[in-house]
Amino acid sequence: PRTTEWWRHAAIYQVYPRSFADGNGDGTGDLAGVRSRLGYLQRLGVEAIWFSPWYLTPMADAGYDVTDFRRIDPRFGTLAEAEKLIGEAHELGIRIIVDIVPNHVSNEHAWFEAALQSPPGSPERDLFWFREGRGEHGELPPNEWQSIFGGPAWTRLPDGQWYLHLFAPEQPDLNWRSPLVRAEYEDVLRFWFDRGVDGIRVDSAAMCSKDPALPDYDHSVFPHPHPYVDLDENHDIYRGWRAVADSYAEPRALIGEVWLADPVRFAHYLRPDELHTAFNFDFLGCRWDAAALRACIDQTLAAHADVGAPSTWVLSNHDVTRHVTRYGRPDTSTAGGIRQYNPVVDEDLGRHRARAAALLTMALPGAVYIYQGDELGLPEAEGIPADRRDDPIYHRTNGEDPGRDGCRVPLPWSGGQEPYGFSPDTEAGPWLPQPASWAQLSVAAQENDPDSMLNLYRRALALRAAEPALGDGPVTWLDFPPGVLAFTRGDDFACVVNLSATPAELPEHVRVLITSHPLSDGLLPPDGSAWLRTA
Ligand code: ISL
Repeated sequence: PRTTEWWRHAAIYQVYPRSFADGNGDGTGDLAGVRSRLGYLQRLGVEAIWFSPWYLTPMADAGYDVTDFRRIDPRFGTLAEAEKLIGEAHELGIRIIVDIVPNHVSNEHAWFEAALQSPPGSPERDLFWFREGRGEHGELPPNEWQSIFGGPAWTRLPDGQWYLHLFAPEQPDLNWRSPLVRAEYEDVLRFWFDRGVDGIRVDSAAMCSKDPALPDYDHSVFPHPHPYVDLDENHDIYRGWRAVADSYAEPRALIGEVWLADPVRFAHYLRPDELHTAFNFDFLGCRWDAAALRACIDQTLAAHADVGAPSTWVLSNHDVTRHVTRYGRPDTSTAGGIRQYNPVVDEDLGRHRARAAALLTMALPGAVYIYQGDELGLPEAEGIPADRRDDPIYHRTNGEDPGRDGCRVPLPWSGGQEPYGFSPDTEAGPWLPQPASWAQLSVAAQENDPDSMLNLYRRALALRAAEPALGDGPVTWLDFPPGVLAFTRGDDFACVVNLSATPAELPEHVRVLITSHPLSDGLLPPDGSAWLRTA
């Protein structure tokens, strides 16, 4: 059943603004591009759009390095345009979620610039983590923490002090023990809620608080308590944010990016006075295997039920290898690799499975996230030359980690060659190269093909929105042969996914609502899924 608490069951589409649509022809996506495609998103059937950061940024980490949360980056447009976009989306019944990054700001943020110009021990430096180094002359970093993007998590300044950055050096970590930091972020939330924004995606939500002793730890084990992952102080931050969200008459939602292995610790962030939901990343690391998927679904549902929070389902996002490619790897035991080079990939197989996975996630209780291009069946773009790669993960690991450019390539809208309708003219060229094979994956190429991925998504999202059995509520597993997942929702709805190598029988006396692949002789083919009316 559906409620006014839209975040409990919405289909939420992630726009990566740099790569969605380019309105002004400079090769980078922008708000004009998004505004011109709102009709596309409405027709697709999404109920909310989450925008990856669109704020002023030097783009050291693709906009997750924010200079000013109250300004739109000129590459993307202006604040006035963002306000128009919010209004236009609302008129189409689409809610807007913006991305807030609390762990760090850009090194060009006014706070960090002031800190650099102030002496050690100054209040300006207290907004970040400045420390003396170790060693006779302070020439060693204050501890051995490593950056998530590779290399040490500390950078030294000419005056001898070091500052902490868990990500790139251009992303200094904020000190959340400072009341100024807390007040500023609550104000930023109000800034966007006052402009009609319906929800906030909280970046790296479990990392904000640090043990002020900054102790070393053994990187080969994951200690608990950890010096910067999942400290109890984080919960105070989000209780403050929840109070801000709840001060609005229309419901505003907080959605956390909480990467934690322990489902119980994860669920703590979803207590009734904290975040409304958090991304469930379990499918990103899950093999295409019936038992693995079922275990993952059961674990997710149990953890959320404990705190009464709705679950979410994520197949891809801007940080991981696209799932068409993950599912197309020959050895399914590696299908869970979040990012890896993929020498041999069967894209057709990956796309088959992606069709089935779409119907599976859309039939489960909770919100479902669609990363731009999922609805086109885009694969990871693997052949990006080194000199065109942008992601700091690729560069800081010397290419050992392929990084995230391959899932961030500009969308193909139409036409037979680059930029595939992404930009109005070809002069500038897209900021990342698009594969030559993408002509057949473009929106225009799929538009009139009833069997395309795009039309599967459209049909499924329309059915999902109209289906009273979906939305909140339990899953009841049906007894099916090994390799086949089947469950019911409500009194008369069932979903069947065939992960076995042979065609599967459907229950008797059912009406088929939608299938990922045509049935043959009434049987569901391998890697196929179906939604059924059972009564
Ligand atoms: O990508 C990851 C796992 O492979 C994560 O460690 C990821 O870096 C982490 O979840 C944080 O991601 C978020 O914050 C980063 C930004 O680069 C990512 O794009 C964002 O989703 C720093 O702001």
